[in-house]
Amino acid sequence: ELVAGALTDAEARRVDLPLSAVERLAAEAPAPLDALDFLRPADKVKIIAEVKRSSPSRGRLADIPDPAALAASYEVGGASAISVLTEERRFLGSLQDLRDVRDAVSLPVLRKDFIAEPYQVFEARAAGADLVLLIVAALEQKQLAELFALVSELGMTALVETHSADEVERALDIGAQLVGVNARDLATFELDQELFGRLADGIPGSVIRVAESAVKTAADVAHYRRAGADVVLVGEALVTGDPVARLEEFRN
Ligand code: IGP
Repeated sequence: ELVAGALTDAEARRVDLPLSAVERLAAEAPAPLDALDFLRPADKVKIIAEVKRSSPSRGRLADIPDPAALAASYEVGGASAISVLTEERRFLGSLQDLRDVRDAVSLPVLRKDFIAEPYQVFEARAAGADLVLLIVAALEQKQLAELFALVSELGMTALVETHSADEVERALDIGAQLVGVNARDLATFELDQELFGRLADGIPGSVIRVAESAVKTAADVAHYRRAGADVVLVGEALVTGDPVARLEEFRN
């Protein structure tokens, strides 16, 4: 299996509402925020702070009984956007977490999941998401382009996640303006903190570059920053420590 944790098609279709109903909810949801505005390169690194209870590679990280309170403290700490893992089985997240977070912050909110179907994009928008993660390695190019178009059509921003030079090219080909490089290989779970630096040169300056995973300390943030990161996406280090204090450290 290419991407550990990915839903099978059958699982993705095991849904509560018919597509037409989710489409209607998406259309009726309050307008999305322009995430690119919040993540635009600045003199200081920007942070996407993640609500993450557990992962297949790291196991249980934190209980997070109140995702809204955690997200509110991310906002206080100076995060520029909030990522919410909505995958239920291996990450113990949910769309309800995303809705709760949406109501608690005025920052853009990312639906972090294994998106493979338009249904999930409408579902994200209906829950109040402003951004949707699209993982290049998990999608055929045609499917990636179609999901990207739908995300844009609904007024949201796609964070297009890559893990190789070839995947960066595929992300740029569809017109991605927010490209992530995940240090973690989703097939083997191995971390490579140097990968971002190797791929960053292939991403034009007009595109916002996001370094994902493997930030434990302020030194790790500085390392990504020197390698060209405009934004870092941090999960584990924020859910296992004092989020406000850590965010302030990471932003300096
Ligand atoms: C956060 P970390 O090492 O700070 O907890 O990583 C984030 O990058 C990671 O959760 C992630 C992820 C993903 C999870 C990046 N891409 C795709 C699930 C699916």
